Amino acid sequence: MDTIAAPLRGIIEEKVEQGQRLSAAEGLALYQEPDLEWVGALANKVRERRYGARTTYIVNMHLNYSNLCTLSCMFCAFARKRGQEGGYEMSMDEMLERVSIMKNVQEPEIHIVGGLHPDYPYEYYPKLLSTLREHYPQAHLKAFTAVEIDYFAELAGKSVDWVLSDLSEHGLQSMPGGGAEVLTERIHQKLYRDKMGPERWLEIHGIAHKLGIRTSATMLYGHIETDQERIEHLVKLRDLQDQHGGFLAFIPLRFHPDNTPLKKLPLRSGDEVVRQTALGRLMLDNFDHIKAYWIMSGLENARRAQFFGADDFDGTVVDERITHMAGCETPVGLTEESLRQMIRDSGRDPKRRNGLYEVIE
Ligand code: V47
Repeated sequence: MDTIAAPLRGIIEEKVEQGQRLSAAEGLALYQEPDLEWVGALANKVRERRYGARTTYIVNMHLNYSNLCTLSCMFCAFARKRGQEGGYEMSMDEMLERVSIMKNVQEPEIHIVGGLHPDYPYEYYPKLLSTLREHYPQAHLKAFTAVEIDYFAELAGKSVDWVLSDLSEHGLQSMPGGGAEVLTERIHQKLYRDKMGPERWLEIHGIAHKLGIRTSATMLYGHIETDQERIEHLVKLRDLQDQHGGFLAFIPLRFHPDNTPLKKLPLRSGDEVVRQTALGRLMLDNFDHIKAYWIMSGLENARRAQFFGADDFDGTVVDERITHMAGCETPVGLTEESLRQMIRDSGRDPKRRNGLYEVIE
C-alpha cells in the first residue's frame, strides 16, 4: 500500500479540521492508507471535538425470541429450520423471566430481534411488545430489524407504514440497525439473495424516520466485500441521513465466520476493526454516534476504537446469541461496573445513557 500523496493528505486534514464532508474517493484512500495511526488521529479529533473524553454506554439486554428462520444467509450461524438441532422458540413466560433482571433498572434497553419465523402470525409481534411494555414500563424497546418489519407487512397484508405505526402503539420506540449487511447488489446476490435487498432496507429505515421512529445502521464487514463496496455502503447511509436525520448511530459489525457457510474465511484483525470505526466517524459526518460494539469487535479492540472515533460502547448486553453461535469468544454480557471500569481503564469517561443516547447520570 502506498501512503496517500502529500497534497491529498493535506486536503483531507484540512477538510476534517474545517468539518467538511469527505468524498467517496477520499474515503477509499483512507481505507488504503498504511499509516493507520494517522487515520485514527483524524477520527479521534472529530470525536474529541464533539464529546471530549466521554464514552457513553447503556444497561441493556438482547432478547432473541426465536432463531427459526425461513432465510438461509451465508454469514449466519444463528438461524435454524424447524426440526433442526439447535432451533428454539421462547415462550412469553420464559421471556418475562429473562427480562426480570431489568426489574429495578432505570431506563434499560431491551433489544428484540429474531429470525423470520415460519409460523407466527402477525399478531404475535405487537403482543410481544405490549406484554413487555406492561411489565416494564420504564424500559426502552428497540425492536425488529427492517428485514423483520418487511416480513411482518407481508404477514399482515398491510403497508410498512401501517406496521410501524401499529408496533409503535404497542410499545416499539426505536429500531436496531441489523440486516443491512453490505448495501450493494453484488453482496446481496452472493450472500443474502433470498432476503430483501439494499434499496428496500434503506426504504424501510426512511419510512421509520418519516414516522419519527429513530433507528440505527450497521455494516457487516470482513467477509468478501471490497473497500469500494464499504464506501458505497457508507455513502448510502450518509445520503439517507441527509434526508431525515433519523439514524441515531452507526455500528460496524466484524464478521465471525465459525459455524457459517463462510467458515474458511479468517476473522479480521484488530487494526481492521479500528480502521472501520475511523472510516465510520470520518465518512458519516451527519451521524452523531459511532459505536464500538465490543461483543463483535472484541474487548481490546473496542477499547482501542474509542481512540479511533467511537464515542459509544453499546452496553452490558446480556445473553447475546447471534455472534456467539458464530464462534465469538467475548463474554455474553458484562456487569455495568465492569463496563465502566473498562472505559475508565482505557482513559475515557463513562457516562450512562438511555435508548435515545441521552445521558442519564
Ligand atoms: O443483522 C449475523 C450480523 C446483525 C453474523 O442497532 C453477524 O444498536 C457477525 O444488528 N458475525 C445483528 N455478525 C446485530 C445487530 C446489532 C448489534 C448491536 C447493536 C445494534 C444496534 C445492532 O449481526 C445481523 C447481521 O448483520 N450478523 N451473523 C456473524 N456470523
